[in-house]
Amino acid sequence: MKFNTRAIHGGQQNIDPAYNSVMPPIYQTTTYAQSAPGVHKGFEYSRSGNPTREALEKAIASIENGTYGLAFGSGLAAIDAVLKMLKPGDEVICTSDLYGGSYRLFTKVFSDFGIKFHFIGMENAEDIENVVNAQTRLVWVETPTNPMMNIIDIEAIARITQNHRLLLAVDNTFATAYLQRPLDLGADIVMHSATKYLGGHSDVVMGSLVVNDKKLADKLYFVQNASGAVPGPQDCFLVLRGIKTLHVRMQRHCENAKAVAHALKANLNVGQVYWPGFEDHPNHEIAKRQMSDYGGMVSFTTKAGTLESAVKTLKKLKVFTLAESLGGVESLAGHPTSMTHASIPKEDREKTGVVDSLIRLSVGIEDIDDLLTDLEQALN
Ligand code: P1T
Repeated sequence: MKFNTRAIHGGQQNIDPAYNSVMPPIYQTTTYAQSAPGVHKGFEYSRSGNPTREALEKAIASIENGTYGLAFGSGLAAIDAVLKMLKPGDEVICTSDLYGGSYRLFTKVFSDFGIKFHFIGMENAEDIENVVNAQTRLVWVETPTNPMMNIIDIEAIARITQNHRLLLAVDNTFATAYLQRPLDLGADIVMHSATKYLGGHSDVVMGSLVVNDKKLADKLYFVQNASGAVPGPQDCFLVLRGIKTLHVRMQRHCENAKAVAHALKANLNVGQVYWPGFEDHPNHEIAKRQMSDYGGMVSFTTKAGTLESAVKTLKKLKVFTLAESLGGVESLAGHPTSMTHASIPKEDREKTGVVDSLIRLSVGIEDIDDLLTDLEQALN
């Protein structure tokens, strides 16, 4: 099946043996009656498994071209599960530009458990060779990165991680499986904040992982059940519904973001515009190769380059809502240094370009004319 068909039907066979409902029922239950101890129909307790969650997990695996899907109570809970496979003394190499909450989880939680993190720019994949050592276990990649829209060559990184027998995990939140499929490019784990494009309507917080390897799936399932950060069945239903329109929404997100990126570039009150579709984006060629389009996210700095100019612009926006998060049908504008990336020390974030005049747009699927007019009036 092709992607658009899998978005709707992937993993959804025999979804309701009782009544053949087309959408899976929301199994709002914690537990399942057993006819004798240990004799049941595959579900015992909803932390360990729930039919609605299973329907979603199969759908997520299907769109990522993977075998095993796992859903979590948030994107960070999904990342947390991956890190819980590590032991004190293990080392992780991660992209220096990444979601502030991921950075906080790495540096403020797992560092205290004896796991060491190296943050490096991975635009040149070979650079990770300089930090790989006998303790390295995992390479954590975000691409496009949040919020600087850097592009990392997943295939090139995968060649290195395979050589050194390291796990490669890719946070695919910004691109989604519609634009890029990390498992096909050699990654071992693909992670999502399903809160974003998979849910697509800004009404659910959720995370997911997809893998191909059975042993890896078993380890992650063990953590999912043992730690218990699982989503509820209503939320699973909503994300499953979201995935069914992922391809049409992403198409429009990409179209609108392209128009926004070009309009910003032409605006005299704008400094830099970060969008991987520009031919002069440093990693445009990689983006062109590994993604089928450039996504719905655009970041830019104001020409004045000050905090005040960014705040002034953000306050004037009317169609774009000033808010954290991304990937919903509505357009959002964020201020990374005071919102999503506030937990990264100023000097560290400024090294990667996350400065006070940076604004991040999650371009929604409203009429493009209204989005362009709104940006223009806010900037001029
Ligand atoms: O918020 P949560 O579902 O826990 O997902 C965390 C997360 C992980 N990875 C990436 C790339 C993300 O962007 C996020 C969440 N990001 C935001 C809330 C934001 O506004 O950037």
